[in-house]
Amino acid sequence: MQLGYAARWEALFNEHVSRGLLPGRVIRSDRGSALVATARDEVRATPSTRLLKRATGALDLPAVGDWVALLAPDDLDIPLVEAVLDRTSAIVRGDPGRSSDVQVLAANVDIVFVIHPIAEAPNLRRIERELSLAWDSGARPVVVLTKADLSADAEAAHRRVQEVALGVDVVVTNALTGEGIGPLVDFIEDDRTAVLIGASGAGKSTLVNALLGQDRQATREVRMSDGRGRHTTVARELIAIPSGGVLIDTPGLRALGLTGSEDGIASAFPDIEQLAHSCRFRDCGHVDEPGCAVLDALESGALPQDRLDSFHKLTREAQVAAAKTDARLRAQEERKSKTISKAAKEYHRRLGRR
Ligand SMILES: Nc1nc2c(ncn2[C@@H]2O[C@H](COP(=O)(O)OP(=O)(O)OP(=O)(O)O)[C@@H](O)[C@H]2O)c(=O)[nH]1
Ligand SMILES: [Zn+2]
Repeated sequence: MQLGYAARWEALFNEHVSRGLLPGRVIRSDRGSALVATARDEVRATPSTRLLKRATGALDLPAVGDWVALLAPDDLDIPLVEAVLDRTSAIVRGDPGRSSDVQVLAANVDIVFVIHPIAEAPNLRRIERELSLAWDSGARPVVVLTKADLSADAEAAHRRVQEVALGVDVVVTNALTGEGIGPLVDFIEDDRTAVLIGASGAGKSTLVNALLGQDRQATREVRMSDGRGRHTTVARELIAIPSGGVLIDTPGLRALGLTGSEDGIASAFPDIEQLAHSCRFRDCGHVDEPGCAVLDALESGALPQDRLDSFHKLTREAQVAAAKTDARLRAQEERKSKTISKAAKEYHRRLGRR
């Protein structure tokens, strides 16, 4: 089957085969329903009661990119999503450690293209930030520098970005000439799934169009029948590209908040992580601690001040975000227990009246 159906999914799907379920991939997710592509066609499906009962939150419900097991007998008006197969990765909004507070923006993503324009000097701090976020998902980040034709010195920009994108491929593109599009295709062929993140105006749509080629309008639109003879057109958010591979492009991803977790930050700053192993204290904050290997590297010039500042800033933001999530959850718990104790009081009051 198309859309990245690989051996892994076939193996995971095995338990559902005997129940007569169909494998499919979610190509668009709306409130309460999902558009699912199967080997046969594209159908609008809703989560089954069984799936809803088992779900602990939005995290367990179908999101764009998910592989699902579909119950679709001919006598059923609307096919049911019976199960969501275990994800390899997920781009989420909210704190990944807190399932009740998380929304999945894209699932089973292999590559995150971090799109950044170089019409002006690249914003290295922004790239570090977006890389933290990308690493968080579990997918592999690739930095894509756009608008090379407008850059005074694309080579220099490339080098500077490589210095902060450690262990990450950096590709320079120019939409006018098509330079750099080939390498992007190479990253996603073999049925890999990619998403694009980056600021407004960075050149994401332009890249998507370049990857989709000629028939992009037709590639994006699905005509759906509502069963009463009426037809509507909706946009696919997961799109197979002609050269192989899959792109996920959703409005939610574009509006993605920009705080990674501390894990993502650690992956985006492997140089600082490496140095930290040699700090005297295991929980060294690299601020003013004695025996800090990170501060030593700063002193010797091996580590730029800007980069350490950026690391500290992102870490603080991640901690604040995590604390906020904790506070919100505590408030939620309190409200819940208040409601429960109110209910309990009411129950006892009634008992007492008997
Ligand atoms: N000269 C030049 N212009 C480009 C290039 N890539 C994109 N642009 C232009 O940059 C502008 C913004 O590009 P988009 O692709 O719309 O940017 P986007 O990231 O999709 O923006 P949002 O939809 O707001 O998130 C458009 O006017 C593009 O034509 C390039 O390689 N060279
Ligand atoms: Zn230290």
